[in-house]
Amino acid sequence: MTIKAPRLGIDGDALLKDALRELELPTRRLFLKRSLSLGGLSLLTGCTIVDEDSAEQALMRVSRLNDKVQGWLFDPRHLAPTYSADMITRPFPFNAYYGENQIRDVDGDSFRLEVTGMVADRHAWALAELRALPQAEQITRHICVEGWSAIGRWGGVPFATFLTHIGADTSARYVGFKCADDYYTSIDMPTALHAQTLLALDYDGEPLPPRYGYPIKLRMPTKLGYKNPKHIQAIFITNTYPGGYWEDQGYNWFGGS
Ligand SMILES: Nc1nc2c(c(=O)[nH]1)N[C@H]1C(S)=C(S)[C@@H](COP(=O)(O)O)O[C@H]1N2
Ligand SMILES: [Mo]
Repeated sequence: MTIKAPRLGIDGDALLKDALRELELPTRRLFLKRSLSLGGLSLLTGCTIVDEDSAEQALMRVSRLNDKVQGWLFDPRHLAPTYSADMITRPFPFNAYYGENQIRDVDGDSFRLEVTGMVADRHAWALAELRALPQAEQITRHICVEGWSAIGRWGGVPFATFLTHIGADTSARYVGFKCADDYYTSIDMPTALHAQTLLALDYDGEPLPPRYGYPIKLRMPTKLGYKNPKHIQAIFITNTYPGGYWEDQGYNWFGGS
């Protein structure tokens, strides 16, 4: 991918290329040592770098700049590759910030999906109501920054359809997610409205098992694994940057794949 940085008057090209690659990884300090001088970093961000903290701050600024660039480059009409059923990875991997012995067991009968923020209709959704909406299916590749990828099959409500039903203000900047396991993340509105972004209720033709995020996960083949929240409890539409569990620890926020 060639990155053009038309709004940067400096030699942002090479810096941004590295930033786009490196800032998705939690090993951002290596990035400092390897490919970017402190002078370059302070030039790019307008931060004076005197210690590790200010370097961290400057890197965060590059990461937020990277979010902007990824946002500009994101083509809402471009579709991620889809695969045939015989290419599904079996077994599909489990991943979370905890081990398999701590997978959350959400009660589906009493479950209600909370909806707040810039929406017309804030009523909480029972699973049966979500299942009554039009459903879609996709076989796509999930890519985790930890170095693995896998092809899986998800079914559920196209997220754009859901946003229409709740009367979401689609001029808002962010959609935030709170999960039953205290995980949280947020995405940009163009990705929320993307044709392949799915409010997934099913995995491989069955209700999502707990390990893959029962009762609901957001599935986006255009974003890296950590942007795909499992066990969604609440969805909110906002203009206030909500961050995320890994994003607040340095993972790049846009997290395109
Ligand atoms: N609620 C919740 N969602 C989450 C996570 C998590 O720890 N909790 N981990 C993320 C990460 S890093 C990955 S790779 C995927 C893993 O999804 P899987 O178990 O279906 O493979 O879930 C993402 N969503
Ligand atoms: Mo991940």
